[in-house]
Amino acid sequence: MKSAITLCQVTEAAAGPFVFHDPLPDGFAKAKDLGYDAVELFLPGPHAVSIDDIKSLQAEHSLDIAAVGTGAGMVKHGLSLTDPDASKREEAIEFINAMIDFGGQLGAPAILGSMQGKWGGHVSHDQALGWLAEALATFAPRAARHDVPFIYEPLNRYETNLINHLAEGAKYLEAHNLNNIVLLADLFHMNIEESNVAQAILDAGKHTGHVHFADSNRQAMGFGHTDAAPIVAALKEVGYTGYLSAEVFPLPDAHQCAAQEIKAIREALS
Ligand code: LER
Ligand code: MN
Repeated sequence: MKSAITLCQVTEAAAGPFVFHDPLPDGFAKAKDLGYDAVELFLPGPHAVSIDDIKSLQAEHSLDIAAVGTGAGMVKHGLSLTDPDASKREEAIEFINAMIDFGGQLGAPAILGSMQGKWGGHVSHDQALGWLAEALATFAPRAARHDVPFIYEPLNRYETNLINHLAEGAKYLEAHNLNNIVLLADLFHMNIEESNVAQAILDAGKHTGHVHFADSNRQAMGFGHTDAAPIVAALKEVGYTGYLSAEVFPLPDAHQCAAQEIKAIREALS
């Protein structure tokens, strides 16, 4: 397993669970100084920063891009895959397709989190899950063109009412024959929803393809009350070799958070 840390450039997400909000050259330099293997990018959209600029920062600091988030589609543009308005759903799909192509050129998968939306009002649960499956079925081959998977993230009940558990996510992918889609195990969401986080990872087996390595309070691992050891043991048992990524609040400040998180990742993997 490898380490990653979030770099956010979305002003609407300034209060979100992202560690460094500095200009990208500073974020890359800080990630490298602390010893991270990769950065996870949360950008305003697919055209916010040029691919060449990111490639030159990667080369300068020898850092991989672990993944790219798509949440700006929701927080900046109000787009969701389960919007009752068909034209809004279409725009949401186009935004994510463009993010898949952006990340793909950097060898990084895109993540679907908040843009999955919710069911309610005129949209039934079945209808929303149907739209989500149709959208995922277009993202999977699009990501495959770049030789990367597409990442779907079950969220806690306060952020979505579609899929809140890892096992439900795994069943849903299997029921819809969604290949090349992996699940994101965000330990913060799982701490709220799962009765046993390690067991949930074991139950989801090969489906986990990315991890947001957050403590119970969504701070750096070690700043809350999660016991990381059985969770990391479960990840090893299912053969997970991807990233433990710091999608956490920059508390008490970004530097102390980032330093604690890399220490916790090293301890967990030692
Ligand atoms: C995104 O990775 C996530 O975990 C969401 O909670 C952000 O709102
Ligand atoms: Mn997450």
